[in-house]
Parts: sequence; structure tokens; C-alpha cells
Amino acid sequence: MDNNLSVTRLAGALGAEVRGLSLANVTPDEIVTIKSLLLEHLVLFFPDQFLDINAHVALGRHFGKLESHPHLNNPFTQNSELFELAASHGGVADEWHSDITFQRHPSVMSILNMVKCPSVGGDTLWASAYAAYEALSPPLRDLCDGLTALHDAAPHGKSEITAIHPMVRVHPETQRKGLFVNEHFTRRIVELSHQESALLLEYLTRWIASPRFTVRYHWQDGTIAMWDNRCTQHFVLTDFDEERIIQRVTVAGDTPEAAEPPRWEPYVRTESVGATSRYDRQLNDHLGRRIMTLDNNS
Ligand SMILES: O=C(O)CCC(=O)C(=O)O
Ligand SMILES: [Fe+2]
Repeated sequence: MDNNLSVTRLAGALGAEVRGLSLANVTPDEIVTIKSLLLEHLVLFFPDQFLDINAHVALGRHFGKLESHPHLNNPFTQNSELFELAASHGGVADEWHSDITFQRHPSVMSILNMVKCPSVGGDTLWASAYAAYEALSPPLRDLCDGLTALHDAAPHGKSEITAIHPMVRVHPETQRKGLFVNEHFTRRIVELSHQESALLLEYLTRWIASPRFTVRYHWQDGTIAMWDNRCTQHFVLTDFDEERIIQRVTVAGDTPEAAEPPRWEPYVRTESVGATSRYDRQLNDHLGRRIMTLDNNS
């Protein structure tokens, strides 16, 4: 390990600040070190990097194939692998989420460059999906292990774009289990009725945001953050008045591995009238069932 490297943990559940590395000139050995730190701390912060767009993209490529955002256009750069979120353009992710879980292959990791942070506020919080899962009671863990959930891109105005993922995801490298439902993109637990699903999702998505599972980071311009989307969620605090601009590159995803196969069939009413309920329609559509729409105005 590099002698100048300093790693400071920031919270009990996850997060570390790393100094003594220049990400603009990162070596293959340093990438190996960063990957292992990421597995250990889940989210890493590198202050004072001030990477330009090319260096940011080059850094991302060390971790895998990059993907552009499927729905957000970036008007500020020609580089399709990078996109920018400016608060003045509505680019504030203030619901807990893991990135792009409405896709079959949600992103593996994201790398953020804080270009312009407000003088006060605009911190980002991350939560450990491992810690949240491990702190559930054994019966609830067991129930969640056997369930799947439907995610959609409704926050981007595209609720027809859907994917089903296990509710508990096994990290392919650490083999640890983490909760994989989030407030922003998860709509429905497939094997429960819509009422039961709403109740349990409400509980779990609040649970993962419990302060003891989180780290809160106060930004400065030029800081790079990177996180593992397979075992964390994040949330931006909208407590600022000035402009806030971040740029992101995203490493393309893999197939979430389930703790075990779903133990139950999807709970949707397939009889003609029941299947037209607005609560079951989206899930029915995803599952490819034919539904008779008796009354579109219901
Ligand atoms: O603005 C931030 O701090 C995080 C934004 C976000 O959710 C993301 O880039 O994935
Ligand atoms: Fe995000």
C-alpha cells in the first residue's frame, strides 16, 4: 500500500475519506487498493482532486464499462458517458435510492465529481444496505429473502419501464446480503397484495434510512466520491439556496443475485375485474399477462 495513503472512517456503518492519492494519475496498483477499500467501506471520498471531465471519465473506465444515463440528457457536455446534475435545473436526488434500479442491470458503482457546492447545506447521505438487512429480526430477514420487487422509472416520467429484482441481494464479491428496495424506484412487492406491499415497503425504505446505518458527507468543490450501488443507497439534503452542480460517471450493471429463488408466485388477481385494478395493472403488465380493461376510468 502507498505510504502516503491515509484512510479515515467517517461513521460506524460505512464511509471513509481517502487522502494521499492523485486520481488524475492513478496507477493500476492504486486501483486495486481503491477497489478493496470500496468493498470494505462502501463509499469513499477523495477531497481536493479537481478532475476535469476527461480525467473523471478515465477514472471511471478503470472500474468497468461506463453507461450514460438512460433518461437524463446532459446539455453541458458532448461526452455521453458523463452527466451533470445542476440544482437550478432540478437535478437534486432527494429521495433515498440506489442508481438506476428500474433497469434489469442496475449500475454497479457511480463516481461523482462535486463541481460546485453551496456554501451551506447540500450534504449527501449514504446508507449501508448490509447493516440495514443485518439489523432486521430473523423472521423478517427470512421473509424478505424469499421476495422480489418491481422497480420503475416513474421519477423520470416513465412508469412503463420496469424491472423485477430480489428484495435481498447477495453482493457478488463479499457474499454479504443487503436490502435492495428503495424509496425512489421500488413500487411493489411482487408476491404480496398491494396493501401488504405498501406497508412493508414503507417500513423497509424508512428503516434503511435510520441514522445508525448512514454516513453524512459535507462536500467541498473538487471532491470525488465513489460508491458501490449494490450495497448502498444515497440521498441529497435540499437545505441549500445556492447553485449545486455535480457530475457523474456510472459503471454499467450486473444481474442482482438473489439470496434464494422467490418462494411464492406473484400475488396478482387474474380474474378479469380484479386484474384491472389500478393497483395490480402495472405488475400484470410487467408479467406479460393479458388484462381485460373493462373500465379505463376506474
Ligand atoms: O447530488 C448528489 O450528491 C448525489 C446525486 C445522485 O443521486 C447521483 O448522482 O446518483
Ligand atoms: Fe443517485
